[in-house]
Amino acid sequence: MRRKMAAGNWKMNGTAAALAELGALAEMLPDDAPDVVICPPAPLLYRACEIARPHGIGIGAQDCHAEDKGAFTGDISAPMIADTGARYVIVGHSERRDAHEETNSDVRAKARAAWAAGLTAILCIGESLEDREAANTLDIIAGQLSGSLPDDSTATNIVIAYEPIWAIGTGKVPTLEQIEEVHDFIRAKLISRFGDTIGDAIPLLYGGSVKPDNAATIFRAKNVDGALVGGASLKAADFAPIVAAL
Ligand code: G2H
Repeated sequence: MRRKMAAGNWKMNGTAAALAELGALAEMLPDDAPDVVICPPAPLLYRACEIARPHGIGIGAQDCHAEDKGAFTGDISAPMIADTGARYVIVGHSERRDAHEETNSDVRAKARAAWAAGLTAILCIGESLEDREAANTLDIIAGQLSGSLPDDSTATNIVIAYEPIWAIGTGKVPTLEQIEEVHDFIRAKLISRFGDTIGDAIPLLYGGSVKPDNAATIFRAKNVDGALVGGASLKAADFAPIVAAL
């Protein structure tokens, strides 16, 4: 059985007051909840870890630098993230690939830096609308997997999130068939690269406009082991039903 996971990506939303949502979420989660992770903005990581730890909610950062330290003004390193008590970090989100021009090899280096600090990397991949309309989706996904997923990936150091860029924050959700096609393709690539045991055990999340009212449908797709959720992770009342649908 693969691990199931619901991860919330708060993006650049929330000040300390928003951490009340973590306590509220903890109260709404069932005892047998799957892995639940919240990735708040970096200034909230320490406090978020303190609040979340007793409830078994994992905390993650939204990015890390590939270097441990140095003259990189404004960046944060994986050891700094681990030092807060966080256990996860998102790498390669399309908003960073786009706005910060991160390449596949940048993302691969960040995943390796995350591992060196003992973090699990949540690695994002996904095609643009232009790619999809040109029927290039699977080629793009294959290129991102080979370019940004390190060779020594295991079932515990990596989680892959498929996030079609055209579905992020737009309310547009791919059909179940479209999600399954890509997730089946990713699974096959993982098995051919890492073998049956590891390839079959790496969790695959879907991300892009996941909401309480569409989560159960999305989770029916084969090879979908959970979700990376943006907007609907900001409020416990929205995120808890998504976790419950897993
Ligand atoms: C995709 C997702 C979270 P949203 O970016 O990573 O955001 O659920 O708001 O589309």
